[in-house]
Formats: sequence, structure tokens, C-alpha cells
Amino acid sequence: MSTPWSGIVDSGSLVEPVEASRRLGTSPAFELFPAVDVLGGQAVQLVQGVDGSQKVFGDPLAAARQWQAQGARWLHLVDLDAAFGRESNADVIAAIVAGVDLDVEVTGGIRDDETLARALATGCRRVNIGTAAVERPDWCAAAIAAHGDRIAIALDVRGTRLAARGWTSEGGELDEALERLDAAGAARYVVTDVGSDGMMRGPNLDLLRHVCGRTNAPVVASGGVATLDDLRALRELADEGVEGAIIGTALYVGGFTLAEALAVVAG
Ligand code: AMZ
Repeated sequence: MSTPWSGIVDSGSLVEPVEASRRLGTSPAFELFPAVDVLGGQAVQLVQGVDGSQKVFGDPLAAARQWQAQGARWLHLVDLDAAFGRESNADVIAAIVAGVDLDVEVTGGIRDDETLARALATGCRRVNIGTAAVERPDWCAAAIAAHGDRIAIALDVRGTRLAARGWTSEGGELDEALERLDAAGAARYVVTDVGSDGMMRGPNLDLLRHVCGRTNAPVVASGGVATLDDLRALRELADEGVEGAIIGTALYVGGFTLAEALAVVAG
């Protein structure tokens, strides 16, 4: 079957290690995180996170393997049903982590000890916590203390405020949460501009600069990437603290291939 994301190309690693880049005085490495968002067992992409807006792209394990074949090092793997507070795709998520040879970032619905333990037990490299970071700050701080950089914080931003529970409820002011999470020792933030997500209109660079200006922790950018120029613009923010970018819809609708994207951020 031919899919928009089926172009197989050079799978060599194109991203140099941070240490090497420091030694050589070149720009820091910039990671790309192809996204696999799972809803009802299928790979989907939503528009601004709205339930029901999805385009469906079939078997999520096949999608993940395509990104691996195109040279990915990382996978951003979202359980959207769990994020919406419904029955989760836990088995599908575990099978994907087991079925690829990638560093996987698992997210969606990780809100208590049980869901955290289950996500970590998949063997993923790290998990992202969103809703619980705003609704259960003490639990989140304990998770950070226990698991260090296996925990990243998902900051899903609408205007100056955070969105929670599948972006259907309010999570308070971004700046206040950042201050609290920094104090708790959060290792990194994955910053999604909800209004840009799935829109293919470019990332919210001002938001990323704002967050980078308020924390020393690295930031992964999410939402809005549509073109290779968008990736060039994000890479320009590496010195300010943006260490990588999540790419979703653009990869699925054939805006560019992951291999092209990797070449752009490596150059
Ligand atoms: O698209 C959405 N409506 C959506 C989405 N992509 N809602 C949540 N999420 C993602 C966040 C984060 O990665 O970007 O789910 C994770 C947060 O889940 P939780 O259950 O911790 O809030």
C-alpha cells in the first residue's frame, strides 16, 4: 500500500551528538520527533486537538516503523484517548514501543502512579505529563524527583494559559506553572501551541522564545510545523534553548519527508 509517508530513504543518523558539536564549536544537535498520535487504535492527526477533527492514517506501528526507516532517532507517541480521559490504547502503545528501535517519548493520560508505572514499563525513554502537572503538582513533583529526566512536562498552551484534559479544560497560567515546575526540577518542557497544532501555518516562535526566557531547562517545540523553513526557524532558536521539534501532520500529508527534515536540521 502506498501512503503519504511511505518514501524510504537514507536511514543514516544525521544528527551529531551534543558533546561532539560542543567540541567542534558547531551548533548544538537539534532533535526531530515524528509524532504518532493514537486514537481508537489508529494513527490520526487532529486539527487544534479537537476530537472528531481527525484524519486517519491507519496502523500506528506501521507509521512508527516508517519514521524509523526514514532515519528517526526519536518517536513522540501520544495516547489521545487517554488524554481525553477515555479508555486508553495502552496495549497498542506498549506494542509500538516494543516494535521499534527508537527512543520513545510516551504521553497522554499519565496522571497517577498506575498510569506512570505502566508507561515507564513499556521501556520508553521518557514520558510527558500534562494534566497532572497542573492538577496534581505534588504528585508531579514526586514523579520528577523519582524519575529525573525520564519525565518531561507537556505545556499545552492556549494564549497565556495552559490547557488540560485533552485540551478541553483550563490549567491555569503558563508562567505560574513554569515557575513551580522549574522549582520542582523539571528536566525539560514540551511546549505545544494548541492553536497552531494541525493547522500547518507555522510554529509559534514568540511562545517558544517566551518559555525559553523563563527557564533554563531545554524546550521541545510542538505545533504548526508545515515546511522545512519552519524547521530552519526553530533550529535558529537552539541557542535560546529549543532542543528539538515534534512534527505531526506535515509528515503525514507529505509536506516533506522525515529524511529531508533530518538533513535540514543537521546542516
Ligand atoms: O490533541 C489533543 N486534544 C491533545 C493532545 N495532543 N490533548 C492532549 N494532548 C497531548 C499533549 C500531551 O503530549 O500534548 O497529550 C499529552 C498530555 O496528556 P495528559 O493526559 O498528561 O494531559
